[in-house]
Amino acid sequence: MITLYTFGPAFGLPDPSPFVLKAEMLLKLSGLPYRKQRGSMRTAPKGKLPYIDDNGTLVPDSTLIRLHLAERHGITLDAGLSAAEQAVAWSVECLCSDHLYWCVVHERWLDDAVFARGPAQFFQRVPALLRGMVSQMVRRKVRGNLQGQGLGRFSPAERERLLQLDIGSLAALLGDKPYMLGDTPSWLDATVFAFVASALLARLGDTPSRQAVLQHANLVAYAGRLRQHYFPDWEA
Ligand SMILES: N[C@@H](CCC(=O)N[C@@H](CS)C(=O)NCC(=O)O)C(=O)O
Repeated sequence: MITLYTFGPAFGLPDPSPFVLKAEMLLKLSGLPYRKQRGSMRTAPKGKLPYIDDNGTLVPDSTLIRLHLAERHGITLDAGLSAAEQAVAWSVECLCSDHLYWCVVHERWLDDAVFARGPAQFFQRVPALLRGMVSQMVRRKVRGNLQGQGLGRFSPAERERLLQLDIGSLAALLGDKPYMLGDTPSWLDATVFAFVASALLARLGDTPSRQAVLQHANLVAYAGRLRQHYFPDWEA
């Protein structure tokens, strides 16, 4: 049995990490039995979540988990994609994981109001007297990461333009197809669904990523359809 190590549900999401959601969606698509357990970044193989334990084999990183499902279980989830389609899929995967992700990190962690409705919850177990200091320390670290990555150096208007490019590209690729690459779900849907459905979360407020997704009816319908089918307990 596979164990998926997660953060656990938070602020209205089955998991606050889009990478954990992606890994869970991959497992759902694979049809393999799995269970979920709260993990710790302290003991995670790469200090990040998700990771899985597949009968004693630890696999960190959502993409390495996908490759592991193919190599160990013969489940490729590539819906018979050609090499060119796989290349497009990988490019879109990188758009989500290496660009859109940082837009989401920026809005969740550096916008005070969004932080208060969302990630502030992570610090509830810190003693009240230290809570402010600890959360400021972590937010400073996130700000540093965003400076290093580069997105933190843009103005809000510039960041929004880039975000619109990300979301607009996802909507254009989806078009009127049921899934990102055709009539059958593929591993790319695990990633795109995780990011788009998380962005739509109303509880965090009218975030730039939510606004961007709401401009594309096809993406909204896609996220709603997949959420109902694969995560029926996830309330929009
Ligand atoms: N490339 C990894 C990224 C995972 C990742 O960045 N996870 C974040 C949560 S969204 C994390 O665990 N961050 C902890 C940290 O950076 O200290 C994957 O695809 O699984």
